[in-house]
Amino acid sequence: MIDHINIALIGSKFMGRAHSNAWSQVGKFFDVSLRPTMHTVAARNATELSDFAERWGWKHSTTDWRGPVGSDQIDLVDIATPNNVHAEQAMAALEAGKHVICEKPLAATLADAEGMARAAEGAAGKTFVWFNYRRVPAIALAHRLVAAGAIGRVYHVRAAYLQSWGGPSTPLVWRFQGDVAGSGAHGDLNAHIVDAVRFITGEEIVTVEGAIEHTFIRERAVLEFGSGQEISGGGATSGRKTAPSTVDDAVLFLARLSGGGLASFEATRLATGYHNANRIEIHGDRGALRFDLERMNHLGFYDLDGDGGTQGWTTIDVTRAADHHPYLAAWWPPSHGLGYEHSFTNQASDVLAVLAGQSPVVPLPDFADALETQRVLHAAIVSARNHFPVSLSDLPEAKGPQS
Ligand code: SOE
Repeated sequence: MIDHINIALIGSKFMGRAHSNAWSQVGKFFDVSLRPTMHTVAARNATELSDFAERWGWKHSTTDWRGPVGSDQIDLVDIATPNNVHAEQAMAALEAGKHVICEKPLAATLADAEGMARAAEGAAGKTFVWFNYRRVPAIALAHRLVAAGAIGRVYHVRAAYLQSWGGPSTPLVWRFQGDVAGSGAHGDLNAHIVDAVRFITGEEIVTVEGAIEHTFIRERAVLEFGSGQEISGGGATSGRKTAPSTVDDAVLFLARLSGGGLASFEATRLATGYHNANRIEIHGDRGALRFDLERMNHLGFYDLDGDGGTQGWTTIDVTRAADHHPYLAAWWPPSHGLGYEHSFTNQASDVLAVLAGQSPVVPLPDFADALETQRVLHAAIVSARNHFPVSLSDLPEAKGPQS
């Protein structure tokens, strides 16, 4: 008898859609032991809410997220809201005994992330974070290859998440408001590649050696009041045509890994020509790997143990062999391709597996794991603002972001 789990989603924008799609698809493609019931969606915009609920198959909808979070009808709370409310919503859900899955980054600030991780310790509910790129088959395979020693000791990691939607014509949406987002491209995109590098290499970042934080576009157009994206201090700026962007457009930093290797990280929303190029290259003493989200079904592999005469970069189609390539068995025949949305459905499948007492295909990040990524993000900003190296083991107080 398949049991079911009642889910409440908070948030109905981009991630609300991505998560809704995942919960609606997962039971169709995966043999789940717990069937997800899309019970309630909570969002601020009452006029859009009923259409969203009907379109995506949520049974109930409300503008008050505290209702479903406190309801004994709900088992799992899915948080797809702006970064500054992750902590309040997640901690309320944990307090109410719910399982919680939260969008990345874990929080807008390190202090909030630390509070979430503390609340998760000993809580009845399990916690998860939507670092969905771990479940892109190519990244999951890279994780397995490194764990199996396929590239040996890691010398270098080069990670860049290059987008270009943040140009001067982009208005002051919440992602450019520091009191809401916490940071700009840094918390949005470096969060992904820091998590991915930790996941693939199995190593931690132990020191940020140096960092640059930069805002190229300092003023952005203010959205009209009521759009849901107006400036959080709306009244203070009502009537103005532009207002300051209070986050970075780009953060770059250099780091040392726990295995002794060196790493570079770059996140920007102004990489003209690239739209969602999450790129990772890893060089070891037995081989190398390279990945680009804009070619997400392929993984580059260089095998130094191969025959000297035929050595070279191999491009693995990671949607070809269901018995070797993670998640493929649930989807389509060889080389039919998977996309961005499938990574979320793959994650929904692993979350349901864990809640049913089974194992995920590859490790799932919980709040404690995601806190390590948040600590690296914080260390990079402290390093950038103080122009000195920061060891994760002794994060200096103050002079960092208001966390
Ligand atoms: C915008 O940068 C964004 O939507 C991120 O917030 C997502 O996490 C990423 O997957 C795609 O780009």
